[in-house]
Amino acid sequence: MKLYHAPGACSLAVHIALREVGAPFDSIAVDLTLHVTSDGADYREVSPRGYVPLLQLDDGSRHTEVASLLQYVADLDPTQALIGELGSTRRLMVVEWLSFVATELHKVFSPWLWHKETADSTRRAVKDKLAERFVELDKLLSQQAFLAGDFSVADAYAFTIVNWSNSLAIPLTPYPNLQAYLERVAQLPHVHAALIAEGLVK
Ligand SMILES: N[C@@H](CCC(=O)N[C@@H](CS)C(=O)NCC(=O)O)C(=O)O
Repeated sequence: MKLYHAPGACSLAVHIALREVGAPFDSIAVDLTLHVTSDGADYREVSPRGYVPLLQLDDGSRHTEVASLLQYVADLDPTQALIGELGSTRRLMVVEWLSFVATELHKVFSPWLWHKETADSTRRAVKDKLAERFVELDKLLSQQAFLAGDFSVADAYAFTIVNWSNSLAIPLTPYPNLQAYLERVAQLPHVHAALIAEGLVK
């Protein structure tokens, strides 16, 4: 498999999941400004939408969408430890959280807070919405270590997205349990290895 990614982007979640399940993969970094890959290709030839992550399977087929890729990768592990068996409550909870992270966090942060041309009024509205979500997550994480029981692909995704708060100078001090969660996830061996590989920590 080949993972097209950009350091610290939402593709980090898929990178973490691949390491967690021990799947062999090549990683190809994409410059999201120029849409050029680290091996010199025009990324729009690979992915007409121009965004990461993109996972190319060994049969040559190419697939996108973080929430879908995470489910696919989690199922590569026969124990399905990162997602739960089909039909289980664990699986419903993990998939529920994947959808929540995709629609209520990822696509609230992005693209609005990343584009410097976003109007201040939009920025304020986005931050207010995120604050509501963070309050809810903080409360949940005061009672449990991860979103859906044991660590799952939903945590890989939530960690990746909420962590953007640090780069965007959104203070997490009002949410100590959420902050502790980010630190807890960052210390998991495969997460730490992914962060090192992407040059995000030393
Ligand atoms: N719908 C896609 C969105 C992926 C996405 O937003 N990727 C961002 C990085 S986190 C990106 O590549 N942006 C650059 C671009 O759109 O050109 C998904 O859920 O995977």
